[in-house]
Amino acid sequence: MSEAFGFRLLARDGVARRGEVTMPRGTIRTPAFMPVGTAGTVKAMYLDQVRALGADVILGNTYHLMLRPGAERVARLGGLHTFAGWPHPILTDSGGFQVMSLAALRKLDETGVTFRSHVDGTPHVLTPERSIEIQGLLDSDIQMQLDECVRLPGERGDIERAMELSVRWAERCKHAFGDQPGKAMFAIVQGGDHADLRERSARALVDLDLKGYAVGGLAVGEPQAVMLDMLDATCAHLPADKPRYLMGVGTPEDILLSVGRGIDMFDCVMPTRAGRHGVAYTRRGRINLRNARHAEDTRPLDAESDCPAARDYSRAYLHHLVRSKEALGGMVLTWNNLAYYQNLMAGIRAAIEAGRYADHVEAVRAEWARGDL
Ligand code: PRF
Repeated sequence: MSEAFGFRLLARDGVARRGEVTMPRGTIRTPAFMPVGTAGTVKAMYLDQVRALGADVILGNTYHLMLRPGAERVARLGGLHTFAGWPHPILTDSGGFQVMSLAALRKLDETGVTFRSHVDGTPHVLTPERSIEIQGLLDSDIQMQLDECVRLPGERGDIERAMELSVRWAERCKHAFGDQPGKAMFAIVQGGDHADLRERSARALVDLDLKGYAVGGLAVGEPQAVMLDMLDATCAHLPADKPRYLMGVGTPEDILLSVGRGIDMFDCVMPTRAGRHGVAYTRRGRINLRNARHAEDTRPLDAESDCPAARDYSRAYLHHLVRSKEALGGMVLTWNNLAYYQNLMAGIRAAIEAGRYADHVEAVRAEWARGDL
């Protein structure tokens, strides 16, 4: 496999971009939504189902996989694609963000992060070099630099220090990654809610000439308007000919508006997590199936959907499954929600190609505003 990693733009509509990320394991149609497969599984889904819904790439987590079953073990078992049974592209997050939200006794310094596993309490160290080594052992196609994300609201001094540290870690990750033509390492812009720090971060990372750029440190407690302003402040300084990935975002509305600011890739636990908690996404908004008003409602979630999960199960039955904590409830709702997200992305791509993105955003929002069917 000698094909190189690449990105090309197929169409633009204002700032919104329709493109293609290519690599030996396949092509990602952008704007793209990447289902989260934290521990080598998109929870409650078969991966061929995830594929059939239109996912070109899934996300894996360095943090979870290094702790269990361990990166060296995954490598001995043929890498994450073989291990999990997903032969298509995989993007892995670098671990730092998950350490900060999940691990105990975390300590961060110039070298990296030291922490105790949330699984068994064992001590671990994650340096920029080790994160890239682990992502290589997993055989990840798109690897993320180790970074530090500060939650908002935060002190400017803390945000600036974390941003500068993340730039130095990007350089170390780039060096550790080396030259791998069929794969990519993306840098992550930090800088919190400060436009000038975002610009400094973006400029410094662009100087490193990486194959793609992520926007990190957003959707971490700030209002949506601030996130959108920070996207403008960041994307203005990113090269047009490289993919841009907004990490951990978001709601369907966040995605629509972020595509309108120049973002190409997204990942979020929202459709999968909400599904396991009894919430369904539909073209008329969110439905909480736990609610008693669904107990004797024989209608499906959306009779006009092309997804069997939305068409073939009554709300009354889904309510029963969710209330009884039956596994099938989470399975059907996750299926419905990932179908909704992938259809959202397909609609976004078609609208950009047709040069009617702004109208499309208004039409989708108008449907949500009408309320449940
Ligand atoms: N950095 C990394 N992963 C992330 C984030 C980040 O800032 C976010 C923030 N939304 C989600 N996932 N490495």
